[in-house]
Amino acid sequence: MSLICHYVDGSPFARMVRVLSRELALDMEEIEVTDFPPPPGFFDLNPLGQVPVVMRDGTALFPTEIALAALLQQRTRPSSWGSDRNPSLADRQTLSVILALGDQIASLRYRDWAGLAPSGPNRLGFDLDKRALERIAATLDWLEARIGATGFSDDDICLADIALVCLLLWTESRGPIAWRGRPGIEAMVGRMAARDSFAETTPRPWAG
Ligand SMILES: N[C@@H](CCC(=O)N[C@@H](CS)C(=O)NCC(=O)O)C(=O)O
Repeated sequence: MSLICHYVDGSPFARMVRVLSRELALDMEEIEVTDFPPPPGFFDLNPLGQVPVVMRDGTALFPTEIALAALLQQRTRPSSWGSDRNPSLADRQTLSVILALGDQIASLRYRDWAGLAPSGPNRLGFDLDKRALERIAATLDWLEARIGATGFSDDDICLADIALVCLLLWTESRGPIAWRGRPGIEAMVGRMAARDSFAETTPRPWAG
């Protein structure tokens, strides 16, 4: 079985995969994509043109949720991944919501970095960025209500824990969002960020 992850150093989604491979002690090669966005040839791997892409025996696995699930299938360490063995609908929902939150936060940032300005009257009738911020706050509240002392599962660590922490650490360096003040989330970020898997995947400083 060969595993290769194509990643961009700063990508929170790719970091989720890289953290998971370390937590599961998988033998996964990592190939850094240094262009952003990934070059045109990358569409041959992933028609969405995005990282991460995990190649498993030559099959391209994306988006992130599928790449994470594929790595879990490869695990040999039985401990501490009990609930991910057969994830409940609720567990799958939590992970999906976190990944959708990531897409929301990223597009909010991209709109800003691209310097997008109104090109005419707002026919939508609402402010896109204001709506995104409301969605982000409501989603963080929803997640906070689901966190316990050990994160989103009774195990030491689970996919949703990894996903949310990668995402929030990314926002810290790329434009903070108001996630603090939620004790469960704060405790989880502090706890998880101290793990070797996170230390080893810390992105290089961002030029901005
Ligand atoms: N929803 C996607 C998000 C992945 C994503 O946004 N990747 C970014 C890097 S963080 C990317 O490759 N962007 C390049 C592009 O969109 O063209 C997933 O779950 O994989």
